Amino acid sequence: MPEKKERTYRFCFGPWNLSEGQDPYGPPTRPPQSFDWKLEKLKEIGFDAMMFHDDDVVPDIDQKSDKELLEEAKEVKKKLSDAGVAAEMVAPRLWFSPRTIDGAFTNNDPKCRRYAIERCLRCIDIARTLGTDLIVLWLAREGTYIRESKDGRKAVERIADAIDKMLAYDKKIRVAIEPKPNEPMDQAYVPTIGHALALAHLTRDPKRVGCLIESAHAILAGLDPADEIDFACAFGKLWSIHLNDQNGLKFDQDKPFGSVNLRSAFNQVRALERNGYGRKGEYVAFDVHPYRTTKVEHWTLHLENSRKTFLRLLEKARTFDEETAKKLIADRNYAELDQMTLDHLLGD
Ligand code: XUL
Ligand code: MN
Repeated sequence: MPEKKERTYRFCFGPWNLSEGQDPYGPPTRPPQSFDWKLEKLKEIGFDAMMFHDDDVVPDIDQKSDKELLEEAKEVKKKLSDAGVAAEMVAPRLWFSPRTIDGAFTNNDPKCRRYAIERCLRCIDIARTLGTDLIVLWLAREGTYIRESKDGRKAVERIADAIDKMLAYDKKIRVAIEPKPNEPMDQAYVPTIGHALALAHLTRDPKRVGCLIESAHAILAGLDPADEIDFACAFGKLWSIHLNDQNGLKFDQDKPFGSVNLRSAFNQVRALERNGYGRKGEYVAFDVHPYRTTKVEHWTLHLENSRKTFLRLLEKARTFDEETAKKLIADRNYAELDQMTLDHLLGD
């Protein structure tokens, strides 16, 4: 058989993925570390890119002038260039400020909505400085605790209008919506990839609005992340991915990739592989967190392990017996296809 030229994947994580272990019930269990330390760790474990929130790049961003913002972003860009690390995307942190308590773009107060849009434009300035055209929108507080508090139709129109203002501000940027059905809100307005891609068509330039799938978010919506991947790819709209895992319907766990459901992880890798994900420069990001119990000396293991599992599953996807699978499908023998998949994963 002729050797097939196989694609290699490039990997990415964000500063928040080296988190300190705090949860709603207890304080950090590891000491906070500087950006330089995190970049050093990323280099050490051989990842290719870093993803950012706007205030990972410019801390206390709301207190900074435009000039300070650009200076600080340039400093970070220099550190990245010196380290040979790319910036994958920048996401505005629209859920921390007192002005986004009741939502960002869907806030009932026009002053707060204006703040959210201005914050996004500043996020675009940062992205431009870091050399990425990708803006990610996790619409954390665009939803409600009680349905009577907002008008759902207006909310959707306001989100589309905010994205329009971003697209108009910079003709080169692309916006990837990262949907999540709940947490922190009871109900989010853009809970799934289908919603995100439909929303793209309400904007002035649908071609520049796509999506980012996070495995845990799809599971929280009761969906199969592999099907979400295929769906987004059918539209050519999967511009980034946050692989991780989630044990059922509870808080967003961001567990290491494959650590709950190896078969689902296999199907996610298989879907990425068959859709040629990465061919246009997309990265595989792991939005995973260390367990609270993690010691300082084991701080990057959740990232290294997620990549290791991904690569092992990639091997499984590439050695899956497609011919036999085809025959079993033609014979509608799904019982055997089921077992063949398990045997393959178990390494018979
Ligand atoms: C939240 C989440 C975010 C986004 C970026 O659940 O996944 O970290 O990925 O804002
Ligand atoms: Mn994420």
